[in-house]
Formats: sequence, structure tokens, C-alpha cells
Amino acid sequence: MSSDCIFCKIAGGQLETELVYEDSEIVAFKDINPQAPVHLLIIPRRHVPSLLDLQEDDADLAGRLLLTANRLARTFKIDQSGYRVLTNCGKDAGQAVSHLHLHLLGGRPLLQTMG
Ligand code: DGP
Repeated sequence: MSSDCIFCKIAGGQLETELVYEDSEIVAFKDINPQAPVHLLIIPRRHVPSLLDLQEDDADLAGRLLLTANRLARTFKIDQSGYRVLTNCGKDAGQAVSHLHLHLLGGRPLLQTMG
């Protein structure tokens, strides 16, 4: 846990936020500034600053984060219409919160952009 990390506080229950999913390693909640009808953030409970900080030993965690995106896509009924999973890593990607998070977006056609 990083004491000044907002997502650590959410995962630890110090910042009141409705969790849409939680298990021993992962929590998920709605993005405060949604860019689509469904916009969830999926994070490890452990403070991992970004994708770049995942290590070989974290391969299971990385897989479970992705599988949680699939699970939530079904829960939020965007599995058939389609959805996007992305993570911003570092300055040029615009990562604003330094705690690894997957964005899960869906519920409307998403722009076909890579940039
Ligand atoms: P990124 O640019 O990938 O680091 O996106 C960070 C996202 O986190 C951004 O879409 C807004 C969201 N966010 C920031 N602070 C909070 C918060 O306190 N609560 C929630 N639910 N979302 C937050």
C-alpha cells in the first residue's frame, strides 16, 4: 500500500467507493469520469505503479486482471456488443493515476483510434 495513492485507498476501503467486483487480489469500480456508458477500472489491491512494473512472478495476476475484465463485460452486458480494455502506461500515454488499472469501456460504438 502506498499511503498517498488514491487507488490504494479505494482498494483498502479508506475512500468510500462502490466496488463492482472484489476478490483477494483485485477490485473494480466505476470510473469517476466515465467516457462510455460502461467505464470500469480494474486494479490489483497491491500497489503496482504501472504495467511496466509487473514482473514475471505477476503473470497470474496479469491474467486474472484480464479475466476480470471479461467477467465484468458479461456482468454489465457488453460482452455481445463489444468492449475495449486498455491501460495507460507512463507520461506519453497520459497515465494520471500511478496505480496499475485496466479501463473497461463499452455500451456505445468506440472510436477506432490507436492514438
Ligand atoms: P489514467 O489516465 O489511465 O491514469 O486514468 C485514471 C482514471 O481514474 C481516470 O479515468 C479517472 C479515474 N479516477 C481518478 N480518480 C478517481 C477516483 O477517486 N475515483 C474513481 N472512481 N475514479 C477515479
